Amino acid sequence: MQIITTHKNTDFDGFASVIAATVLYPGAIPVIPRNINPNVRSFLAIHKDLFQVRTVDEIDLDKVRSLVVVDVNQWHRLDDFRKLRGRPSLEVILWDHHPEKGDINANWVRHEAMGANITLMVRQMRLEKKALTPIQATLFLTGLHEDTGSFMFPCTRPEDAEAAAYLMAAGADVSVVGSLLRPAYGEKQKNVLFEMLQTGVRETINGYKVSFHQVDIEGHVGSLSVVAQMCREILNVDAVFGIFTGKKKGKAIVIGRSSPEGPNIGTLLRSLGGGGHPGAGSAMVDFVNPDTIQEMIRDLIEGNQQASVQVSDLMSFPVTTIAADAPMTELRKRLMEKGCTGLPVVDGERLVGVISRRDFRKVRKNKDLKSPVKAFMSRNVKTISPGKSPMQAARLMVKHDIGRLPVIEEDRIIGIVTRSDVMLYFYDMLPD
Ligand SMILES: [Mn+2]
Repeated sequence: MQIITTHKNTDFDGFASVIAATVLYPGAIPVIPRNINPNVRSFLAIHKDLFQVRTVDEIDLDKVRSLVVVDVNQWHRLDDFRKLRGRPSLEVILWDHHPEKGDINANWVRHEAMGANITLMVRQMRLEKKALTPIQATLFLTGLHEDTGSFMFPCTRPEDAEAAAYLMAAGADVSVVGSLLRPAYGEKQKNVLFEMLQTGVRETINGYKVSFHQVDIEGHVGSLSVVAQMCREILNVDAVFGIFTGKKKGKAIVIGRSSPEGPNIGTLLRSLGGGGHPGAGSAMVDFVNPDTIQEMIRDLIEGNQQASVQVSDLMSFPVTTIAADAPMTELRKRLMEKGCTGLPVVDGERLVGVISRRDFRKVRKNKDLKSPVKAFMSRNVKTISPGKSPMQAARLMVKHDIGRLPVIEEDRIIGIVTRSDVMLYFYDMLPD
């Protein structure tokens, strides 16, 4: 017997991959985890007759000769297949798109980093000229949209879009995709969201706008991560942390969501025993006072959260400066030579102001040109430290309508970062 399975808390990409495997491995039995996500569950409720799936309890594992694993590469993320693990005669076939390598050693592997696993399988079905029904195509396209965030997650590859085009041509219904992916948001979730909005505490930590929400929850409320995400979008902060208590005695669930330029949630929550991606994660914390949990998260953001790409990676140096005592004539010469519109003004190595071509307008008489630069410079200088993120630099530039920021370390100017440096970074053109 050949069976197909995928990861627990099965999402559409996992489920679509299981169904795709039934096309690629005719006769294989789809076995889905007992625990599947609510959207997939409601999909299955409607399409039960079309997809004859089973759970591991309905399978005689002694009869299994071949196991096809899709959209996962770690044993602990599967339902209980312990009996199979390590059986020498077992054939294992693995399809996975997660960049990290896992502990499932397979006899046959298709492992490529893609936005969605279903992309790999659609490519194979296409090669083998397998016919798809519109319902299959719709399901596969749903998996693609879910795992790539409708092609907006950074993991998205051109191959994902190619697979989507193929599925749409095969009759996938995009309006059905939209309704399948609608988050499970009902009365309970609405109440939690309202309470989150009312009880939130906003702080700026290490340059990030962060909001904490302690909510006591009665009974079971699903899709808290959806609620946390909505909360972040409404508040428009860099990161939101929901600290949910009362759901499981003695435990608190921490759910974090951040914007692409926010702190790395996965790293933060791993320190609390949980996990996740840069933008989303959760942790189950043994019950300590919610204030303590909040304090721990604050310390973590404060402490080791350095942006992965820092202003120091983008800045130009050495910087052309002008001494505060230099006459305006000298400034004019320097600007012409360098072909720039402004210069930082220094006293020794210390930054004391900025001066630009525009400041010549303040020069009234010819003899003013002999006056020192410091008489005309602007002393209100916005600066940035080298460890900040490109996004923080961009924000300062937008806020103060300036095109360049001196980079300051211990009062010394060590570089300058310009609008075009930041642009190049966002378009992924950072020099290696
Ligand atoms: Mn996936």
